Amino acid sequence: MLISVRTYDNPVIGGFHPDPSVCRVGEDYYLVCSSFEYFPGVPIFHSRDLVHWRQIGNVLDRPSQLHLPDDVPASRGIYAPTIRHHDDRFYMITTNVSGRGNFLVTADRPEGPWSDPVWLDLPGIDPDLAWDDEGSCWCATSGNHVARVDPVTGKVLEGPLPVWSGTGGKYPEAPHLFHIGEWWYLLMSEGGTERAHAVSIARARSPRGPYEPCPANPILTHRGTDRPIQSTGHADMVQAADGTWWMVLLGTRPRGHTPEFHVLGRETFLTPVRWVDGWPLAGPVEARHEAPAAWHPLPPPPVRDDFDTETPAPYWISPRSRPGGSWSLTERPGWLTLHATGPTLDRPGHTFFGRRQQHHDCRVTARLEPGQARAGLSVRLDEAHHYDIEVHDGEASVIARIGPLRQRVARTSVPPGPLTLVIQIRTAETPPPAPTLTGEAETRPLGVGVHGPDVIAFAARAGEEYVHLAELDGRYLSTEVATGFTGRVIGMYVTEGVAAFDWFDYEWSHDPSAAPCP
Ligand code: 6LW
Repeated sequence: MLISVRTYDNPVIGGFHPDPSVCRVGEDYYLVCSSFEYFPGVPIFHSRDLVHWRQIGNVLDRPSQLHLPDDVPASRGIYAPTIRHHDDRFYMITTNVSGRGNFLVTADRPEGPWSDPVWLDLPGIDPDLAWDDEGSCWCATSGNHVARVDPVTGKVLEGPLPVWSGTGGKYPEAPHLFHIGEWWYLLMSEGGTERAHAVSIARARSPRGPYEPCPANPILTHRGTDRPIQSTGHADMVQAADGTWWMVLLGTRPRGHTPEFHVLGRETFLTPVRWVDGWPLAGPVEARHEAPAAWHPLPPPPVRDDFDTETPAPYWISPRSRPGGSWSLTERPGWLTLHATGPTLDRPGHTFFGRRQQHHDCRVTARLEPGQARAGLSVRLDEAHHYDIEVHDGEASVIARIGPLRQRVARTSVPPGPLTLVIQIRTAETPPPAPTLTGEAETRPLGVGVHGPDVIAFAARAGEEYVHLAELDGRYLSTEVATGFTGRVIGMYVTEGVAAFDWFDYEWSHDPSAAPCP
């Protein structure tokens, strides 16, 4: 007899969604991630089964909560958040490493509105919150230290006390305290967020310690393995409504020739927890696991944003800030109008509306009315690593910025009026570009080899004809080249004048050979 087992695929939230933290309220789960230099900050997701997640907003969605001036470097800003629910209130605690440090915000409803920040004068990053039976609130931070705090005023009432800094790996961080039965468990990560990342745990009878380490530490790591999912760590745990335990954690999916490149940033994975002799053990993290008992699939997200709402969908993010006059969904109803705030994508301060690249094989298409503006689509890691397809003065160009080098690699003339821009990203093993693309790239100076993680192709369409402009090696828009904690973001921009976008499509394929082509 065939018994079918329901499974889910990892990552459960693809693309640049690192440092996940999760909590359960009844049968509902809420999850938050780091957002670094992007605004709005700390995306928040809802799920009924831990597998299917829908973004319901951003916790830090106004300047009084998150102010990131233009001099904030890439990969600074908002680091790892923790989300908890206590006494009918939601708490999110995080660090603005480019501001005053650790702070928490609270809300009645996870969709918000969330409060203005309550600052905590505590050293370290990756703050966590837990409550004891007396109602005292404990905050653990990287290091790892624990402090008793007043979450209303932010006052530190006791500590910080050094407790347990792991098994000796670098950067003891991402602490989470859990009061389970008679024990206080201190879950943490060490080894750094790169390939040596590991999850370890210790326990004590009191949050103050003394902590005894788990004999099986690290309880999860992929270091030194050839597993397709790497860098697993920065974990949080949650008990499902049916009593089973689950871990959410970050991981990467490097591709290409050694040392391999990861381009989607650190993503959110889900893996089951098993309890052995009073210790939670987890891993290895597989691309496919047996699913939790609850199963609540969601309809796939819409491919198109038609810009027919007055506020942007929650997945749109902008580097550092989104000044009031720089964008509008009402100036020309049904269009996103962008006003230039900075003259170049190579420095902070420009107008950019983007979304995370969440799949290795995907395609972005947008309809642009450039008018007199300089505007286009860009795939970015940061200001020093981006590929752009840009329209200005009757020409569409492809520009590559890689570290200190900036070069226009292709150009074609385009008629006045609206046109459609296409960015297609495919993994290197997939077949050459679709035969329906016509025209020749003017130059291909970067070459497309077999060694990169993927290929990024650019095309423009005016009327019925697509012009294939360039195909660039994706490795230069990877974390291994650009450095940092983020991942690729693809978006619309304007660096001169005013431009309007009619719609923006994001299509993806889990099967590269079936990737949709224009
Ligand atoms: C985060 C730290 C980490 O604060 O990376 O992977 C840092 N873990 O815990 C930035 O995300």
